[in-house]
Amino acid sequence: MAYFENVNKIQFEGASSTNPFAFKYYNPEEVINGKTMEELLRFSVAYWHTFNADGTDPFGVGTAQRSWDRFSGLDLAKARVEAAFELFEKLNVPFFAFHDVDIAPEGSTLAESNENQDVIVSMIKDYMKTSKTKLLWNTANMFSNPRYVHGAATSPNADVFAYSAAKVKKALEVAKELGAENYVFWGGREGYETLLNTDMKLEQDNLARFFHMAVDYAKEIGLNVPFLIEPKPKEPTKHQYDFDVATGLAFLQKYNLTDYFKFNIEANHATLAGHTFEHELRTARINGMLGSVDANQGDTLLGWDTDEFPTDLYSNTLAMYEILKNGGLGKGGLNFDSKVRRGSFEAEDLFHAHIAGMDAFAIGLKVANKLIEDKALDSFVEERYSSYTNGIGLDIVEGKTNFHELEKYALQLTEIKNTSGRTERLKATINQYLLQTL
Ligand code: XLS
Ligand code: NI
Ligand code: NI
Repeated sequence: MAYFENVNKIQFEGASSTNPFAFKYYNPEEVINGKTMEELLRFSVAYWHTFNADGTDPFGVGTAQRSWDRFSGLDLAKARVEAAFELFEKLNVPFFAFHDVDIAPEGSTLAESNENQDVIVSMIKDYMKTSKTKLLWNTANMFSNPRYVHGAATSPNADVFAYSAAKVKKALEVAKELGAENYVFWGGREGYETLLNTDMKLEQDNLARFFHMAVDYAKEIGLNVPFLIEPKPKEPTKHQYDFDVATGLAFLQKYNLTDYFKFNIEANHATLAGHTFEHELRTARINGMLGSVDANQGDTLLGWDTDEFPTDLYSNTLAMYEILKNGGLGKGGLNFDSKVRRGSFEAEDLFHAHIAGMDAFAIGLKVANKLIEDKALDSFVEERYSSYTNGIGLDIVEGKTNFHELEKYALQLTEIKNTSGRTERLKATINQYLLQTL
């Protein structure tokens, strides 16, 4: 049974194509620096936005027209799997990602929820036998159900901690069963509303205990994949513990978890934290902690996680610059944690949105690759720091000097000469590359 009857397999037709159901820039087979675009970009469809979300917002009900919605319960879950693999194949995406509750309805008990999940997991597994689309990551949703009102692993209620552990235990088993490439933790309710009722130290210690138990269980079942923390500063919780990459890194270091964890960096979370997307990617990259990416974009006019499809070429270029400098994403990918706007309610909009995001990242990839090849930024940066390649600068970076010597050196300086940072010239260079690379 087909859910997207009017859409055929999306092909690459090139920049002059006027076919809305074609890639203009994303050519999965095109080789860039020895790797195909498909291997470099590792696109992933987010199950929750594409097959579950219905356009509900705080002021209105769902608007989305989805033909699978005529079913309910487990039948609906099965229909979604059918629709999902049809879309994966038509979009030709190599990966997808889901929360436990996206794929199967929760039962009235934990055991029943697990049984529902088993039914759908085995169905997904069957589809995966003949599909090229693999599981980038799965995760446990520990934020929607009212039991997580005060958090999951950071809940003041030990029963909730235990329940959450059981959910993650199951999710790790599912990851193993479906051959997931990563496992993600996003702690939307791991944080606090007010310090007046919060034992922050106990909550953070408990979160670390939780992560260590997850590491132990993954080892026990032979699940050898990177664990990824997805930082976000706020929303739904006012103050989330995984605020940004730097905060998350300090946490992982404090609790000896850096060997098992990396980061899943989401563009819209970066901007909510007051950073740029590329800032978060850079912070992770220089610390060897860049795991995967939730590709989307926010809206500067709206202060929340709007999860728009990432069509901003400037931002995508700077993001791909970091990713290429990282030597790629390894086992990570570019997961479209993005949703169509509420007004884009037709099923075909799901294709337009993914095509827009995939093409925009393909452009970012090409431009970033050319910037790197030409050393368009590197040669400037190298020159800017050249004072550290000889003389006193070299002594500083080689750890061969001290305050006594530096004072002696400073005392004999007659003039300190700085050079311009050339911000505007560099921005103009990026624009030139954006317009001339393709
Ligand atoms: C919410 C998060 C969420 C995670 C997975 O803001 O982005 O969707 O990616 O739980
Ligand atoms: Ni996300
Ligand atoms: Ni998000």
